[in-house]
Amino acid sequence: MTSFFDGIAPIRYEGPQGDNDFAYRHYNPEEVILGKPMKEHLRFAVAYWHSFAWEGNDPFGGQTLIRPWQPQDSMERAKLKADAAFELFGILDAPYFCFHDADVRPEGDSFAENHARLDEITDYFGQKMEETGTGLLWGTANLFSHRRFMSGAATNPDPDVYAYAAATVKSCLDATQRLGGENYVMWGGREGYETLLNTDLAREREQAGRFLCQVVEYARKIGFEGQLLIEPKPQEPTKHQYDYDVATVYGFLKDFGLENEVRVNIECGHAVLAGHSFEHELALAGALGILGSIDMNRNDYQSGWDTDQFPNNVPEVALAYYEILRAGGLGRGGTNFDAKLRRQSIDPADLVLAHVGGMDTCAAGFKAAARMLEDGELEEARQARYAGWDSSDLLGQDLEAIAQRVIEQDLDPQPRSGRQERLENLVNRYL
Ligand code: XLS
Ligand code: NI
Ligand code: NI
Repeated sequence: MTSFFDGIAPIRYEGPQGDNDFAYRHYNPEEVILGKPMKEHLRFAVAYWHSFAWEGNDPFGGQTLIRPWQPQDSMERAKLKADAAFELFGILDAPYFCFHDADVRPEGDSFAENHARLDEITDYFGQKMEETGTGLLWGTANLFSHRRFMSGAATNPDPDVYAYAAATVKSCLDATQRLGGENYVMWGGREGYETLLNTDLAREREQAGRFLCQVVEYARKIGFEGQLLIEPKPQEPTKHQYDYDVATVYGFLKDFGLENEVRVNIECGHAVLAGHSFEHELALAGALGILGSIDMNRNDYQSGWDTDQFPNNVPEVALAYYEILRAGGLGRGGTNFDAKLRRQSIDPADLVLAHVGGMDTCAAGFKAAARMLEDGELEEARQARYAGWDSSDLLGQDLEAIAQRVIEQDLDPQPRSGRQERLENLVNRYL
């Protein structure tokens, strides 16, 4: 048992007053909102990769974070890392975590060795999860860091890489199921291209579709009950990624007949990178019936990079949860902090406080969203805007009939205000 977070006591809710940094001001897990405890709405998860595998490097510099489980090259240290991770989950009272295979076990010399190591750490996780009651929100495969995946995984020009990727996903899906994971996520970090000059786009798209069908088939075969999720992202690391945004993913799912099998895990920073807002992506997924889960973070708006920072903007988060609530909530999904420390934040306490702040920001935003929804004024205004359609049968008619009616009734529609500023003021009342 490690004591990496030595001396940091479990974080408790102490209310919005007070000056204890190590307390929740807004996240009160048991508080009932819209009929159930806040913790069941938000379903927070800690991301293993950012918090325990990343060493602080950026494109201009190397490691800044010094941890007792480094170098990350032995199973002994992988277990030390797991001890620290579960210590953090306990301090935060975080109900879930998420991981890639490569976060939790050192890279071996062969596929078989990777597999055996994943098995070993899965057992270790299983014991710890039983002891602590922590759950697995989702598992996933890292099909982007190792050089074998530099030209893609499912979309690789080399069928052997496709095979390696398929075997890796199988092993990660097995591990996820063994740990009772509620979801399995697929993020295609290298499923795209650097240049069209060497890329057969049609072929790669077909490969990605077949790969996904094989994954769905296998998940059903082993009786995996969790949701299968695609995480859209437009680019970075590749110049262009096929899972660009929610609309693109939906078209892809329709094409391969998977729109009822696979949903989306929407990440705030990815939405922004695609030229959307987080709430746009959430609203669209809600409208299409494919909202699965969220990766919560924020980008730096000045640099324009996908900086994976912890969220700290309550008004933005409120609009996101408003769309989530309108879509019926997160269901089996949750709020995964796909967020990392800044590389100067080298103390163990920074890792705790980053999550405390992120969870509090989400809780405050969520509460505001719930008040907006309960109050109903926003929804009334939205419905009133479309009231004319309640008694209209236009959509069932043909163009000729419609044109005839316009002439007969001498229609001269008058514009009405969209009342945007009024609605923006209304939203501010809840924040
Ligand atoms: C990277 C992605 C990644 C996925 C999991 O940008 O967000 O972290 O969430 O592979
Ligand atoms: Ni991301
Ligand atoms: Ni993500």
